[in-house]
Amino acid sequence: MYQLIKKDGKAKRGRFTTVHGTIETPVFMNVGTVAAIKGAVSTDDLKEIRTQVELSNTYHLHVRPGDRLIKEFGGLHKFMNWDRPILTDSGGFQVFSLAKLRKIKEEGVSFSSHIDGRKIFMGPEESMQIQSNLGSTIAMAFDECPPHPAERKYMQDSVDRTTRWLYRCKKEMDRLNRLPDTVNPHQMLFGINQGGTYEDIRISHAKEISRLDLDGYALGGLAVGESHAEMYRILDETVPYLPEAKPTYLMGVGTPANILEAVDRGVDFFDCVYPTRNGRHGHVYTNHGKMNLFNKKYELDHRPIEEGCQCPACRSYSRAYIRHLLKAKEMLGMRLCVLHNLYFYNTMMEEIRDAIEQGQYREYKERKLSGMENK
Ligand code: PRF
Ligand code: ZN
Repeated sequence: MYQLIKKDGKAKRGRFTTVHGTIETPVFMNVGTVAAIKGAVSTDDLKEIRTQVELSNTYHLHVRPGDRLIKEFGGLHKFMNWDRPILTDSGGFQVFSLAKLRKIKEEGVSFSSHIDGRKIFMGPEESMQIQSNLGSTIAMAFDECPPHPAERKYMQDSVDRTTRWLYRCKKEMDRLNRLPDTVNPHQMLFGINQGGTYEDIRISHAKEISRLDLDGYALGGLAVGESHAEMYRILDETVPYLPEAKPTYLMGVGTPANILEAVDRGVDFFDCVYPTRNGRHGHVYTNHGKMNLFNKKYELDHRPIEEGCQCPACRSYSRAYIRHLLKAKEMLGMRLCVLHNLYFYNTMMEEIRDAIEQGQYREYKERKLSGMENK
């Protein structure tokens, strides 16, 4: 259940209530694709850096260790020792970006696993069944994320199929939630808007899926190669056609600047591999922009990554030491950078929520953006 607490321009400050606790929005979900935040980050760490929602992937967990095993264990929450909300992506995107030899049909997609080459079929019912076995808080609808650019005809046909798949997802989820041995009988479903950069296709699809009373609505098919300006234009044009009284989720986005701009256009939920992936490569976020800790100029730098940062890395370690760990390929180096980056994102979301509450979002956004050299 979503409660809109305050609006500032188009920016929304909301509260999303789930069986696994409350999510204050706007929120950044911390990505743990295979039920692990890469960089040796534990769920105790996640609590310390004030993570609200963890995100995992249907496709990866289906391939390994298998969703039936996780169900048998008692569900994903118990398996990974995380009692707060979990959102699972449907597999749609991962199948298209990772798996080999895809064949898309009305029923679903056939492909070979990227782990062992095994042939797998996944359609709306299979995706819902897997997510039900995982028992995530929020399940995503099974969609096709079309490539960019795509011909108009391909896009329209793809979006029409994604709509038919959404109806099948909803029906299957309603059925699964009523079964006696379901892991999470209150599992929620978010639909996914597609249409690439064709605003008329985006809008008619948004109107159509809004008629289904889903728990939330995502924008998919963005950040797939189009320019930032095009992504912001699509948000400007499409978000007004999604229900304001439901959370909006921009999938796979993005940089701090992308998030600041998307919040300004009414987006509530985000996820992205940047803070974890960049952290593992020694790239860390600060209020002055991104820093590469491999740079020689940090060799004898006594300062923390960011002065005043209260994260586990900055509270105790210098840039010089973390640089040394990274160069020596010590796991602790990556871990500290990932913790700092996730803390930076989570803290920025807190600032965003405060700014909206105080009706000062625009001022906050401009100030934050102007401080960062490389966003
Ligand atoms: N669909 C799904 N997951 C996604 C995307 C999508 O379009 C994207 C696109 N940025 C990221 N993750 N199901
Ligand atoms: Zn820090």
